[in-house]
Amino acid sequence: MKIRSPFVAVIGAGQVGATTAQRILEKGIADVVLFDVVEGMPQGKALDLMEAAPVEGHDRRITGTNAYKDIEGAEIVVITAGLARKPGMSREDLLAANARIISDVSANIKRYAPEAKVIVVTNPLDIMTHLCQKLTGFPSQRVFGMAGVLDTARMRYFIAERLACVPSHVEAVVLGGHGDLMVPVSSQSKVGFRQLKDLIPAPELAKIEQRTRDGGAEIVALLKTGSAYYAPASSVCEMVRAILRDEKKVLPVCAYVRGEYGLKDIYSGVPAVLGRSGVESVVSLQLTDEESQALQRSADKVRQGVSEVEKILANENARVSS
Ligand code: TXD
Repeated sequence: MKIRSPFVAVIGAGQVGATTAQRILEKGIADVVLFDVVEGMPQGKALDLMEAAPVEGHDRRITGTNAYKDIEGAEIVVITAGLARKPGMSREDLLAANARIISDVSANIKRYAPEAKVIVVTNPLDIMTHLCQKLTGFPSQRVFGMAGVLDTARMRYFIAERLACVPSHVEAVVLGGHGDLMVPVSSQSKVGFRQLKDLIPAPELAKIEQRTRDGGAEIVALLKTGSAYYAPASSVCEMVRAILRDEKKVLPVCAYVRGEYGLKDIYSGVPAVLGRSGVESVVSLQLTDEESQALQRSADKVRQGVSEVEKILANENARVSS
């Protein structure tokens, strides 16, 4: 069956990629092209997902492929291709391996889907998003990353668990890089118009903030063989829907900042309006001094990672050409 436009291309048919495809289809949001370098795997997963369609009752379509030309015409490309850190692997090894993958994927997106919006998911997220924008040369409005929706969803769930309320009733904000220095913004978090600080004592709130920062590691420690994918897939799907339906929804996005929050020329998790053209604007929130300083520290760490990855790639290029 032919894929219909507008469609979403998902690069990497692993845990996050395949689950994202499933959510997009089963929520009726768009058709999907699922790409992976492993032969047969995206085709097998796509067929399995199509065979669920009669039971799930949706009429969306998915096709699996190992050929980049099939992403031609994609409205959105989601990049989930990459490795997760394995025992014995340094952070630098992971950085280098995923940078190589993102370089290959970016070149193919540039060639086959030059008009697409790109949502980067691969870790280390902020650095890979930066790299993808540089390598595609797309306007930064069209290249951004998913992390904040996930980090915020985790915080919302932990708050809901503590208050025994429905998680979707909790409004929370997590900004900054997707790492140990992410910034849960409790001053902007609310439940039913009430400030969080009036509902949860400060020491408990601090624990929830720390659990949010450690949210990814908590799942890795339990799963042992991989990292989270259900909540990450839900989070990507929410961004995809906001874009395709031109919702102008404000979501925490890894977006390029040009002075907002005192951050310049760097990708950072910030609240942004998502619509059909991608990141349509960055929303400025009033932060406490402590939150602002934490955001600066987080951005500094991303900056450090970006220069590290640029050095690694420059060394590799020099080695190849010598
Ligand atoms: O919040 C976030 N941004 C994150 C990020 C939340 C969860 C996961 N996060 C990161 O996403 C994670 O650290 C990884 O870097 C990616 C993908 O995680 P996933 O759990 O889906 O990893 P898998 O299951 O190993 O899938 C990766 C797939 C796998 O099928 C490989 O064959 C494929 O990527 N792969 C490639 N596809 C295309 N092109 C190339 N070059 C390639 N190399 C590997």
